[in-house]
Amino acid sequence: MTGKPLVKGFFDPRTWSIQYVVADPKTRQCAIIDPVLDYDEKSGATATIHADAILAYVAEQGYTVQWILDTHPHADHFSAAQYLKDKTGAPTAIGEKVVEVQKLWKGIYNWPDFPADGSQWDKLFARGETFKLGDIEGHILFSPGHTLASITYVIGDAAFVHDTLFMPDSGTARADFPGGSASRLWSSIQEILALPDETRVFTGHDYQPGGREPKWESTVAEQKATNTHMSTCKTEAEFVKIREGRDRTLPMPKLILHALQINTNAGRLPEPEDNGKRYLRIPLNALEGAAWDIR
Ligand SMILES: N[C@@H](CCC(=O)N[C@@H](CS)C(=O)NCC(=O)O)C(=O)O
Ligand SMILES: [Fe+2]
Repeated sequence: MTGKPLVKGFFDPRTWSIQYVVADPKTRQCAIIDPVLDYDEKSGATATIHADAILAYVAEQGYTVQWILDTHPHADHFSAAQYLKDKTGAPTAIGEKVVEVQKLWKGIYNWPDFPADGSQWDKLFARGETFKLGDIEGHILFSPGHTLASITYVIGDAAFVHDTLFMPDSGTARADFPGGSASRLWSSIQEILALPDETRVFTGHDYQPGGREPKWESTVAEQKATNTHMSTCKTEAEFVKIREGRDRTLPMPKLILHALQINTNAGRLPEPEDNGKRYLRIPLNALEGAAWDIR
């Protein structure tokens, strides 16, 4: 764990997502992790308010964007990876198992011609692979469970764990999306918790339990001692029971069917049709057994 990157989190209150700019203070090279492309499902409008705020911050700090990274194909918001690639020329990356997620959703959207080969990103990271952010070393943990393809970026002493562990008072991410598995999530979290105690842990969402202010940074030691799921569950079986029990009560994210068709295509919006307009495709009754949002 050599190197201590500068980490700045940008919270998106609309999706409770945290986007990160991670930088090597010496070379001023940075990575952008999990950027959000704004979307208003009521009007169908997209916007780049968050991505532009990130670009403004990068410019103000005098950083050069070296990587545009996604931890997993998100189910609750659109990725701004392509927009940021167009703006900066930096390469996009995600975990190599994204091809399995592409195969799964290609079936759900009935897209026979969609190339489920990961070619939509510049780089696919494998378990254990190493990379550099400026002079700081990074490596990849394969962290499936929330999705089939989730990875954790460990950059110096900082781990970007996305939707595995949330803040200690929120526990863990759900594991019931297509391809999800509570038992795999347990194993992925064990691997994260085996990092050195002082590792800084940066989560992908914060749902502000009890209405507290948003937070996203903890340490491995804090997570081990106080995470509401991990410190109370002594065995995988116990964890799987509480995780699956809670997941049965959670309605699907409101944008899951919107988001996966963009995010399995690395954040590209659908091509415009002959009238110049872009359209989303929403399958009906595709996610069997999903809980309803009863009001
Ligand atoms: N209400 C949110 C839910 C989003 C959601 O399901 N988030 C995932 C991460 S992508 C999760 O793990 N949620 C845990 C929870 O809601 O307890 C939405 O509709 O977007
Ligand atoms: Fe997620």
